[in-house]
Amino acid sequence: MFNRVPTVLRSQELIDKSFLRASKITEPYHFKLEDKIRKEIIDRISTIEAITCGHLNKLVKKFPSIWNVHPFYRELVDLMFDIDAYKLSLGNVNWASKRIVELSTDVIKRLKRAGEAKQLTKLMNEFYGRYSSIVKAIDKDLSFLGKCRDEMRKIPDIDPEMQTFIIAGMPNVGKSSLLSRLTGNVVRVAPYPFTTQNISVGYTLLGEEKIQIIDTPGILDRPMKERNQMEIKAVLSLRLIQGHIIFLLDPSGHAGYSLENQYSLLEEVKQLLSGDIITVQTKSDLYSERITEIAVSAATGEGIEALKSRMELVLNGQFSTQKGD
Ligand SMILES: Nc1nc2c(ncn2[C@@H]2O[C@H](COP(=O)(O)OP(=O)(O)OP(=O)(O)O)[C@@H](O)[C@H]2O)c(=O)[nH]1
Ligand SMILES: [Mg+2]
Repeated sequence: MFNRVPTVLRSQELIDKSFLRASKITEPYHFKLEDKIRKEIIDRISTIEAITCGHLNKLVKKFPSIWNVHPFYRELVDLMFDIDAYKLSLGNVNWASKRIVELSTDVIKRLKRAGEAKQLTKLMNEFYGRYSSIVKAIDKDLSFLGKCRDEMRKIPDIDPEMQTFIIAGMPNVGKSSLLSRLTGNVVRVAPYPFTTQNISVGYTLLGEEKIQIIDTPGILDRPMKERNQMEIKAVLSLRLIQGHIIFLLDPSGHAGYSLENQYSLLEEVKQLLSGDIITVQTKSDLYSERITEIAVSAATGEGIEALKSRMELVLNGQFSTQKGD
């Protein structure tokens, strides 16, 4: 939804584009010179109207109505820009489009009644002038909507209605490798607001149910005290997806983080998010001691089926793992 938002032309670009098209219109021979001029001017005005209003109406139609979207998206958008200003700008764009239609209808009516060539040209100039001021009047709105578009394209395409598991854990513990194992490499990558890294989304079937699994590098991988306000809010909006968590612990030492640090992040994640938590030991092929009930190896596939069974139980509400194990 958010990555299909169209590009926004600024006022001058829209005027230039419309005028350029209009300038290419020429009317073939007419018995009366006035009729030729009249026809040409009317065609040009109609073209300007069609191109300009076509663009403006497309914006009104394709920019999502944020006031109806899922709370997860709404919260992210709210962090990125002022939703009231967005609504107002779309309203202004809509207004401009309607004004241009009124203006061209009015001028064309008068053109049909006008007699002399001089009068016709005067009406054309009047149209051009008034048309340009309407389009220029919404330049601030177009500029703002263009910025909103750039921001909205960073919103990940997560289906907030689908059952979701979020993979969390410190850097290098094996999140991406596990996601590939669970979803068979069919992974989509999307940016996430206020973080530098992309999140990945994969899908798989658990029993009959299609679920999505989200890998969140840079989002749930370090203590909150290392984050700024915006990052914290962006992380918190994950709460609104109401997913369950697969929290990975790598005791092998391979990831470079002590188990103590990993457990303390686990505690934070429990506080932040509301779903059930499955703690999973990773890289079981590298480390023989078992620290959690479920131990997996993305390298050998060990434990993956056990993890999937546990996920299915969690989904069906038959296993509550809020306390972590
Ligand atoms: N031997 C072994 N290596 C693994 C396993 N899982 C991951 N690795 C390796 O561990 C390293 C980190 O794995 P990733 O899956 O990239 O870890 P990550 O948590 O996604 O890392 P970030 O995205 O940086 O947070 C890579 O070199 C993997 O090949 C495993 O089960 N066994
Ligand atoms: Mg990764």
